[in-house]
Amino acid sequence: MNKVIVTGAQWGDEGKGRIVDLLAETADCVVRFNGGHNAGHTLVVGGKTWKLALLPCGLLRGKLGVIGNGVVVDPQALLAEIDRIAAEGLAIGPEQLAVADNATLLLPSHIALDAAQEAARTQAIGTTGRGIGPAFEDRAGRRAIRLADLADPAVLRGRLEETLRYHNAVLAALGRPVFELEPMLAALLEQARRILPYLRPAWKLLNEADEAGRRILFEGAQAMLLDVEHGTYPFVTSSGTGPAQAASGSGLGSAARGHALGVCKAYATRVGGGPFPTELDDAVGDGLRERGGEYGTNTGRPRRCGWLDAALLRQSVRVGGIASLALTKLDVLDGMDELKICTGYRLDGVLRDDYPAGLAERGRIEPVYETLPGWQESTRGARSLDALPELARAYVRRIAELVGAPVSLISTGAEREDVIRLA
Ligand code: 2SA
Ligand code: MG
Repeated sequence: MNKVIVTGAQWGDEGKGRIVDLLAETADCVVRFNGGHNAGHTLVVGGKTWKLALLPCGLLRGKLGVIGNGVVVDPQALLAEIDRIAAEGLAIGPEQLAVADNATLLLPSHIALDAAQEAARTQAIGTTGRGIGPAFEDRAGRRAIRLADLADPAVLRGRLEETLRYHNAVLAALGRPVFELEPMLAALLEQARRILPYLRPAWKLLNEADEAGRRILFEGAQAMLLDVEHGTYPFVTSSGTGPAQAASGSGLGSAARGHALGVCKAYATRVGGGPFPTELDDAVGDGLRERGGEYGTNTGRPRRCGWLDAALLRQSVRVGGIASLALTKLDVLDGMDELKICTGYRLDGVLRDDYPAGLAERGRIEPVYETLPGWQESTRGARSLDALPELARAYVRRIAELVGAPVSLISTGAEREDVIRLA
C-alpha cells in the first residue's frame, strides 16, 4: 500500500505519533494535512524523547516532511520548533521539510482571539489556546493570509491591514487590547526570511512523488470525534480530522484511495469539555488514568477516562472510511476484573446505535454496555497474538466485530517493536 493515512478514531491522544513512527520506516515522505501546533506527539527514538507539534514525525526517521495546505502555520512556533530540534541534534532545512505555499498563516492576534472567545463562551471548549480556531475561521471567511504572501512586503501589508481591521474590531468588542500593524508586520517580515525557503507547491511535489511510486504516509492531527463537522460539535477543533481530509489538506487527491488506519485506544479518553457518554467519574476511571499515564503532554491536564465506546467508534469508522484499526495501550487494561464496551445508547427508552446530533438529545442519552471478563496476565510488550491471554484476544475480537473494521495492529508498550502486526 503506497498511501496510508493515520488518523485518531476517538478524541485524540490515541498514540498516533507512535503508530506514525512505526510506519514511517517504510515511507518516503510524511505529510501533515490538518490542524496546527495544537497537535502534540511524543516519540522515543533511540532512547531519546522528542516532542513535536507542527513538524511531521517522519523527520525523526530521516524522511521528507511535508506540511500541507490544510495546516494553519504559526511561523514563530514553526521556527522555534526547528531551532529546538536543531539544538537537540537534528538539523532540518528545506531539503528535509517542504511547507505548502498555500497554507494559512496563524498570527499572534489569532492567539489573542482564541483566549477572548474562550472566555466569552457560556461553556468553555477547553481549546489548546494556540489560535487554531480563529485562524481556520479567517480561512473560511477569506480574510486569511497565506504563506506565499509573506514573499511580498506590499501585498503582506495590504492583507494584514484587512485582517487586523477585523481582529481588532472583535478584540475591542470583547474588551481585549488591540494589535498594532507596524510591529506585527516587521516581525512577520523577519520570520519570512527564514520561512520562505521552505515554501513549495506541496500539492505538486506530492503528486509527482506519488506518480513516481513513492510511499506517502499521512499524519493526522486530533481525531474523528474532534472533527469540525462529524465530531461532538461544538466541542471540537476547527479543521477536518478524518482520512478524507488528507486529500484536500495536501492537494494529493489520490490520497482518497489510500488505506485509512484509525488509531484507537483500548479504552477512551478526552481532554477539554464536551460530551463523553462512557466517562468514568470513579475509581475505575482513576485507575485507567494512573496506569495509562493519562495527563496532557503539553499542559499536564488530567485526561478524562472511560470505557471504550464502540458505537461512536463504529460511527467514526463509517464516516471516515477507516479500513482498519490500530489498537493502542491494551496493557493498561491488564488486571481488571471486567471490561465494559458501549454498544449503543438508550434515548427516551428507545435503543439506537448512532450518536444523536441534537444537543438536547445528547443530554438525555444513556450508554448501553456489554460486559466482558478481564484478564489478569500482563500483555505488556507482547509481540504476537499468541502471547496475549485468550481473554485479551476475545476483547480485541469483540471490538473488531462491534466496530465493523479489522484490527491490523496492536501496540503493547512504548518500545518501537512492542507491537503485534495482524495484516
Ligand atoms: P483547539 O485548540 O481549538 O483545536 O481545541 C479544540 C478542542 O480540541 C481539543 N484538542 C485536542 N485534544 C487532544 N489532543 C490534542 N492535541 C495534542 C495531540 C495534545 C497534546 O494530538 O495529542 O499535546 O497531547 C488536541 N488538540 C485539540 C481541545 O482539547 C479542545 O477540546
Ligand atoms: Mg497527545
